[in-house]
Amino acid sequence: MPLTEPHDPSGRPDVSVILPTFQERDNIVPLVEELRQEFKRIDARYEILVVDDKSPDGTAMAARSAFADDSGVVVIERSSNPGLALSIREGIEKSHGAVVLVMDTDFNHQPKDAVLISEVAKLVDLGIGSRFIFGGGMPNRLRYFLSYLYNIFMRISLGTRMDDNLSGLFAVRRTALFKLDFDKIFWGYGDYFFRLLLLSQRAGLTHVQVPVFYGERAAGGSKTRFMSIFMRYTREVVRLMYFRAINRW
Ligand SMILES: Nc1nc2c(ncn2[C@@H]2O[C@H](COP(=O)(O)OP(=O)(O)O)[C@@H](O)[C@H]2O)c(=O)[nH]1
Ligand SMILES: [Mg+2]
Repeated sequence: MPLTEPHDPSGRPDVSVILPTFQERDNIVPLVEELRQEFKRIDARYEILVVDDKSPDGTAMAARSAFADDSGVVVIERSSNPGLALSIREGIEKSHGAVVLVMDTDFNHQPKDAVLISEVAKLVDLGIGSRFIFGGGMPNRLRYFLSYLYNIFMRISLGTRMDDNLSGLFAVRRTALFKLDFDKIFWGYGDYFFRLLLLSQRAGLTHVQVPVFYGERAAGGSKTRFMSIFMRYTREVVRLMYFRAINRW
C-alpha cells in the first residue's frame, strides 16, 4: 500500500538528502560539509539526514558533534532491523523535502553529481546517476566492466530501460515516490535500487539519466562482498523475472 506522507508540508526544504552510513566516521563530516557548500552555491533549502546503523566506530557521534549548530543536519541512530535499504526507507519517511536524494557516503558518489541530480528531479520524477552513458564511469576498470556486463543481463532479463540499475544514486520527486509501494522495494541491500527503478518504470514515472563518474572511496572499507552480493542480486533478478513472466510485480 502507498504510504501517506508523515509530515506537514509547511516550511518544506527543496531537497532532503538521505545518507545511510555504516562505519563512515572519517567520511561523513567532509561529505556533509561538501554537500552544504553545493546547496549554498545554488541557493537551495536542504535538510541532510544521516541514517546510521549503530556504527561501532562512532559515525553518528562524529556527525552529531560536527553539526550540532546546524538544524538542517539530522542524525538518526537506528537500533533495530539493521540494513541499507531499511535505513534509506527510515530516512525517507522522516524527511520533508520536495525532492528526496539518496547517495553513498564514502565519496563513490560525488556531491557535485548528486546535487545536479537533485535539480533534475525538479523537472522530471526521477533523476538517476548512470556510469554507463557518455561521461559516466568508474576508476576501477575491472569493476566497471563487470558492472557493465551485469547491467546488460539485467536489462535483458527484466526489461528495464535504465543503463545503470546498480548505481544507487538517485533523486526523486516526493509526490511521485510516495505513490510507490515501499514494502515491495525497501528491503535487502543494493537490490532495493533495481526494484525501485522497475516499479517506477511500471508506474510510469518520468526519468532522466545523468552521467556520473565515481570517485574512489575516501576512507574506511567497502561493506560489499563481491560473491555474496553477486549471488543475492542474481537470486533477486531471477525472482523478479518470474514475477514479470506471470505479470505479478
Ligand atoms: N545504514 C546503513 N548503511 C550501510 C549499510 N551497509 C552499507 N551502508 C552504507 O551504504 C553505502 C554503500 O556501501 P559501500 O560499502 O560503500 O558499498 P560499495 O560502494 O558497493 O563498496 C555507504 O554509505 C555505507 O556506509 C548498513 O547496513 N546500514
Ligand atoms: Mg562505496
